Amino acid sequence: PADVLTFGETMLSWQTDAPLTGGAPARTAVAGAESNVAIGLARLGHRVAWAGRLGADEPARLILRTLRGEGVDVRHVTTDPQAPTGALLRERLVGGVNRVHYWRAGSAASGQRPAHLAAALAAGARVLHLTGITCALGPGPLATVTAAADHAREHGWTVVLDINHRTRLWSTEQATDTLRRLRDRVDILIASDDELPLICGDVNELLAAGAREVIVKRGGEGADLYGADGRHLHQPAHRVTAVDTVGAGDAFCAGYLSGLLDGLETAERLGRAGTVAAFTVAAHGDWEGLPHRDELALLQAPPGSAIR
Ligand code: KDG
Repeated sequence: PADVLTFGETMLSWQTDAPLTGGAPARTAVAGAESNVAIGLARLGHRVAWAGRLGADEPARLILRTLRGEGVDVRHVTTDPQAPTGALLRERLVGGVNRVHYWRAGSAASGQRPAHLAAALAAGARVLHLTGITCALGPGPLATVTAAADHAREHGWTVVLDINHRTRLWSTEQATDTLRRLRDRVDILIASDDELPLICGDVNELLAAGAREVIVKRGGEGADLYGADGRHLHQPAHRVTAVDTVGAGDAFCAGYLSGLLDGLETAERLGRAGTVAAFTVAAHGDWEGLPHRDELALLQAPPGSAIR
């Protein structure tokens, strides 16, 4: 069995450093929040399975080649011969602003249904990692998230939900309605401070609904963890030059789950999460800068961390 099972939409990604209409050349890459987390966990030495649904096409081959090469278990990936693998284009505009274009309506991933995940769930895991993105892809992926969370709960796995809100995929009302219905299935909730209102009025609501921990990411202001036993820890952010912040949240999540799997104390889990996120923002790409375990020590805990 895997330590962590995750799934969602991973896409072919083109990235340009200037507007498309200027004829900017594009870099080809692989992008998907859940597979970003999977790569981060694999680089830290954990057994992680990504069980998304792909088309029978060249982008799918690139995605599988990339994830296999990173040590992610893809044996339970399913293929839809009738639908394409999704794609996105990210233009870096003036002032580092990113403009994203999606070609994912009708994609293989948006057609994922609970039956497609059965083998991956049966294979077992300690942690199930879910995101709000998958919930936004359509009724099939949402049903798959719900079925996976129920299976995980029945088998004593830890259920982790990273809100990962994408305003382009669903409305605030849809997100609020869906996420609030999911929240009593969640053991660990990860959200940025502006996403939190989508799932609760305040953190205590979530803790009262049964969440073990709520982690609030605050970008350059670090992160805060609130525990069911009343704990509150703050983790300052590393001072690194941010080159590309896309994927930082996924890196944070991978670092936190890595600490959880290693049985680290809360403060050390937060410390590792911040360190992994710092590596990612200091490099181009969604996951390309993620650290291997032996590189973690290159970044010492920032001043003010609970651990030094
Ligand atoms: O968190 C980074 C992801 O947003 C990126 O890799 C692509 O999954 C993606 C999305 O939906 O934007």
